[in-house]
Formats: sequence, C-alpha cells, structure tokens
Amino acid sequence: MNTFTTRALSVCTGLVLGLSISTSAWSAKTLEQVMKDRGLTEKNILAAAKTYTPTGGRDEFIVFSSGGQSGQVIVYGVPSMRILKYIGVFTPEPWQGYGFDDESKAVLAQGRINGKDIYYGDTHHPAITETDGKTDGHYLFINDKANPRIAVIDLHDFETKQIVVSPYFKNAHGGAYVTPNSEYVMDPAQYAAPFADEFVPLEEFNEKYRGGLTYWKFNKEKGRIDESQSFTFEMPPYSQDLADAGKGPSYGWGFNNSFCSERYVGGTERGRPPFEAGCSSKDTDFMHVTNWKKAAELVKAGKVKKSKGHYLIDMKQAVKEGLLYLIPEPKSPHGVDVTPDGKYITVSGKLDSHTWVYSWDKIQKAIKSKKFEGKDPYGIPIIALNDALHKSVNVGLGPLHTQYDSKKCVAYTSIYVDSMITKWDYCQGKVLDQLPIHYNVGHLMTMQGDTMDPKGKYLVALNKLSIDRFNPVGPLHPQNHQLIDISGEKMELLYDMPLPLGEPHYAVSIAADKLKPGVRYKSGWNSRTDSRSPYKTRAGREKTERTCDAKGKCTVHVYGTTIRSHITPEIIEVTEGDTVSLHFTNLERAQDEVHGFAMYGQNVQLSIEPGKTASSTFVADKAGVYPYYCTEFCSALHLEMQGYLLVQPKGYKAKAVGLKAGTTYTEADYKKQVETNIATQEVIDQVVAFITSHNYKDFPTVVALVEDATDQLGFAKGAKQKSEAAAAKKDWNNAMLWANQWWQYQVKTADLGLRAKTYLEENKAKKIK
Ligand code: CUK
Ligand code: CUA
Repeated sequence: MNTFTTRALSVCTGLVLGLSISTSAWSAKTLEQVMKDRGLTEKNILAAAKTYTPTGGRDEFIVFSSGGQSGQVIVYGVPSMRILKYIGVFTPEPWQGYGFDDESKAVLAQGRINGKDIYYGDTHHPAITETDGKTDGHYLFINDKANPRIAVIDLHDFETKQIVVSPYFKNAHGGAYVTPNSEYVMDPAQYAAPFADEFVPLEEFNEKYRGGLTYWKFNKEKGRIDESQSFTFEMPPYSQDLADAGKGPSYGWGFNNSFCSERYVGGTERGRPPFEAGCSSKDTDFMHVTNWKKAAELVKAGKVKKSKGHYLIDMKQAVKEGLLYLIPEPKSPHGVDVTPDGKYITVSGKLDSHTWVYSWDKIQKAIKSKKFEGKDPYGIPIIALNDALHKSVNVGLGPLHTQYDSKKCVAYTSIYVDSMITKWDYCQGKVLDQLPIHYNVGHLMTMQGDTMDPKGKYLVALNKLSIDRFNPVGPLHPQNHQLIDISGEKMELLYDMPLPLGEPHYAVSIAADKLKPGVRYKSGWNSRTDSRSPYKTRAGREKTERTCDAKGKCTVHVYGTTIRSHITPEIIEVTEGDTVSLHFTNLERAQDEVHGFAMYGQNVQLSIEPGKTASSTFVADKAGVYPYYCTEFCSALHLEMQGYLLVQPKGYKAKAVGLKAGTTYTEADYKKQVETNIATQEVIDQVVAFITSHNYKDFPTVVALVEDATDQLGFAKGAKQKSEAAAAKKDWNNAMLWANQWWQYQVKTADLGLRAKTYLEENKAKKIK
C-alpha cells in the first residue's frame, strides 16, 4: 500500500471502525433484553417504532415552530422530532452569519423601531404561504409581538429576507395568518396605544388609544411584502388577539378576536384593581369580522386615505362601507380558527370551559339582512350571539386553540387549565376523546391542520411547562413538544421533545415533499436581496483596492474567495483608521461545502454557503495583527485555511526583507513529493475507472461528487504546472511547495472519488462496461 492509500484510509475509515467496536456489545442484545434493562413496555416500543428514523431516513412532515423570545424559527421533522435548523429572524445568529455580514445586517436594519436597532423579537405565529387554501411551501411569515413586525423567510434557502414594521401599532400579537392565496398576511395589534408616536395620557384612552388589524399585501412573484399596498383597519382599543382568514364560502373575510373589551387601563399604583381583574369582568368580548376583499377594492379605487405611508381605514369608513362587524365571544377568548371547509369558526374562552362554533352561513345572513343587536361605543354593529352561533361544546377548563383533522368534522382543542387535548366533533357538537398532556398545553398543531388540506396523522402539543419531564438543567426549563398519534379513534402519546430555545407559541407543518430548497446559490449571490452581488469574485480575479477621499479617509475593499482549503487573499494589509470592507465569494459548487470566516477582535463571522458572496465592513481603528480563519471544518486541511489582516500604523515603512518560511526544501524533497503524487494519481485513476464503469449518472449525489472531484483535479493540474515551472528554474523551495499543493488537490479529488465509489457500492450501482 502506498503512502496515499494509507493516509486516505485512515481518514475515511477511522470513524466507521471506532463505531463498530463500541456497539458490538450492545447489538448482541435481544429486543427483550433491552426492554428489560431499560424498563420499556410494549407500548413504548410501539411508540419508538412509530417515531424512530433510521440513519439516513427522512421525515414525512417538516415543522416550523416559533422560537418565542429567541426571535428565531425552529425547524424540526415529524415523526422523528429531530431539530434540523434554527433560522435567525429578528435576532443575530452567528452560525448563519445573520446580523454579522453586511447583507443580513441590512435585513435586520429594516426592523429598526424609531431608528433604534432592536436585537430580539418575541415570535409567536408562523404561517406558510398558501395557494387555493393549501400550503405551498414557498415562503414563511412570522410575527414579533413585542415590536410590531412581520418577517418574510424564503423556504428556497430558509433565510430571512425582509422585515416590515407596523407604522401604527406598539405591539402586535395575532400575526401572521395568511389569506387562502397569500394575498395578505393578517396582523392584529394587541395592547392598545396611540397610533401617533407621541405621549397621550391614559385618561384619554377611550378617545385616543386604538387597536387595529393590518392586512400586509404580499407580492408572490417578488416574495416580498409590499408596504405601499398594505392597509390597516383602525379598531376600538380592545386588545385584538389572534386571527384567521376565511376560506371557501367565507373567502374574502377575516376574523380576529379580542380581550379586555372592558377597556380597562390598570393602575394599582393609583389604588385601582389590577389589569387581570379589570380586563376579565365582562362575560363576553368581541370577535371582529372584516371584509378584506371589499377593503382591497376600495384601496384600489383610491377611496382609502394614506397616513404614514400606509392605507388606513378608520372606523367610520369601515362601518359606512360594511367592512367591520362585532360578535360576542366567550370570556377572555383565545384563538380563532376557521374550519377546513370554511363554514365554521371556532373560538375558545380561556376562562370558560366551552369552545364556541360560529356558523358563517348565519353570520352572513345577519350581515345581509342588517340584523344587529346594537352598536359598540364606536358605532360598530354587533351581531347577536344567537344569530351567529352554531354550537357551544364543553371541551374542558381553559380551552385555547383548535386544529383540524383530515377526517370530516373532527377538531382538536388544547385545554390549558386541565392539561389535556380534547378531540371533538364540531358538526355534531360532541366530545370524542381526551388525552392528558404534560403540562399546560398552549397551542397545538395537526399536520397542515390550519389549511383547507389537513393531513391528520400526527398532533403536536406545545406545552407551557415541562416541570419534571427531563433531566434538570437549572431553574429555566426547556419547553416540551409532545407528539401524539391521531390516526386511530383514540389519541396515543408517542414522544417528548425538549426545546431549549424560547417559548414556542405556535408551529405550522407541511408535507416534506412540498419543500424544494436549493443546495447552492448562483455564483456570487447576495442571498438576502436574491440578486448577483456587486462584490462577486471569480477564481484568479481576487484583488484589494484602496481608495481615499479628499479628507484622506480611506476605504479598502477586499474582493476575495474561499475554496478548500484556502482563503484568498491570505495577507491583507491596511493602514490604521482605514475602513475595511471584506467580500468573500465561496467558489464551491459541492453540497454542504460551506466556509466560515472569523477574525480576531472585529466581530466578524461569516457563513459563506456554496455560491454565496458575504461581506463585512468595519473600521481598522487599532494597529495590530488580526488572524482570520475558516470556521467550518471543511476538509482535512481546514485548520490551514487561515490568513492575516495586518493593520499597519500610519506612516509605516516595510523593512526590505522578504517573507521567510521556517523550512527550506531540496531537490530530493521535491522528487519524493512528485513520486507520492504519481502514486496518488494511480489511485485516483482506479477510482475514476470504477465510477465511470458504472451507471453513476443515475445517481444525482454521485454526479455532484464527480463534478466537484473534476474541479479539484483541474486545480491539481494548475499546481502541477507551477511546480514543474519552478523545478525547471531549480527553485526547489517553490517546486516542492507547489508539488505539495498539487497533492492537496489530489487528496480532495480522491476523498470525493472514494465517497462516490462507496455510495455506488452501497446503492448497488450496475456495471455498464
Ligand atoms: S398565543 Cu401563546 S398559547 Cu401567542 Cu398564539 Cu395562545
Ligand atoms: Cu473552509 Cu474550513
């Protein structure tokens, strides 16, 4: 065996060998023995079999969960409950370079409030875009409750592309809910406040504080919210809560509930009873019914006035045009959920034990015949409860949210106080089954269960407390998402998943095969604007440009590249006080070959996925030496993927000595390296012969590996030529170093080739010649 194969084998097989030794004792045990040792029941084993996903296996559904106070989105698979990704949304996230590269900083900057950077979000409700009421998997929205914002995430690369800020609200809980063709994203306010950015005393609450509901216009072609075409309904200062869009027969309408329609303003400091007493004293609150389709027509016809750059429909206009109605709701309502057929709307009262089912048919009749029981203090017509209610069902104490099954009329409601899930029939109004939950469930989610195309099968309970469910990790406990099998008559609890990141309020799911994310960007891509970066750099065209203005302020632009295993440039020289703008393009085309870029003391951390161009701008305000390196273990010589930023003092003059390495090489060293390279080439040739004699083109994974290997081999050729040129000049030092670089590329080629060969063997590729 020559040097190369020995080394390559030690790299490639070390992991596999280690694993097989340590697991041999385990695998000799029988299933019964394992069950006995671990105290597992047959029911446990069945649950495990329903959720366990063998190595390399995929999930049937993908879940997007809110990340709560982390301001992020959590992505995981069902039924395995394996976490796949955290997506940085309102909060900087260094692994993704989010909030560290200039491109994503520009996205976060869109979310500034009154010019102030806001570094976190309280994310509550994610929503996937829909076409004809069915999840289409193109984009994801999520709201920030604390700072009234909505973010747009592109599901082609799972990156946040846009953040919009409400021009009116000071808080917004009930977003994001989409209309059936993602025409609009619903986003109701929560705590009433003046629409103006000024001080208004609480004594003027009834007159000057307002609630509201924004319909953000989504441009599907551009994949961005169009603020200029979005409109907001001014609403009374009730605390507007969650929302849902009508569908089928109720298409064109939206529903959102509210609490604290008492309009209580608190003030224990002034000797008054607290908010919790004053905001829950009435027996009912109001569901708000809005006609967004007609509102959109009025906007289009130029009949709605703009204020602060947005269309604002005041209450007077809404009432006059028949755009806004109220219906009594159970005490302190929470959650409003339209059934998949669009015929009913369910609302639960947190302080009631009933979920109320409203009939869209009845509501529509009342509106058409103008049959109202009165008006609220702001002149909004109120539809009598009896003229809207279909059923009221006793589901348990503290019902919150409802989701739907693929089976007709079947709904599931989360029961907060009683800590359970109630399965019930909303057509007949009867309870079918109940399952205890650990503990205090908030939202719940069935597969695509808030769309016109629910898939049934699984339900996830998003619990508020986990108390004793996991190994203790201090006073701050993880959250607990519990997976439940809903395919049979009776619900079966399958799995507990701890979520150690914020309080995830709501989650949405999608059949995994509807998602088609890419694995690489077009070369030189600004992923945040989805366009070619002006800083795109090709291999061999790397350069550094320094320009100074009239006042002597200088900016250094570095147009660099990354590829296994070097960063170009490897030395960057600037002068103290220069603004440094680094731009790196990842030249890789291979799947998962991401390079990172981190630098000492400058808050620089980039994640450069294949094809991406990422930038970082900072002021080199202190003379010194700043090493930088790649933060992704991208190849065997990853640690050598390094460089230096030299910040020279003003007026620095280099002393005329060249760069000296610690080691020098002879002709013998060069010849020895060339011998190794020739032997390595033989191995590569054998691997290539194996691959090309099989039907490798039938395997896209192998085609990609071969493509990458071909690239690497091309680089090897370039290095070989440089090595030979140096040898011709008897420059043994450079001849040897370039021969070594030639070998580095060969190793990468061989590594890829071996991966391709193993893949073909494991997948039983056919011999073709
Ligand atoms: S809310 Cu948290 S449990 Cu923000 Cu949707 Cu109901
Ligand atoms: Cu690139 Cu490590």
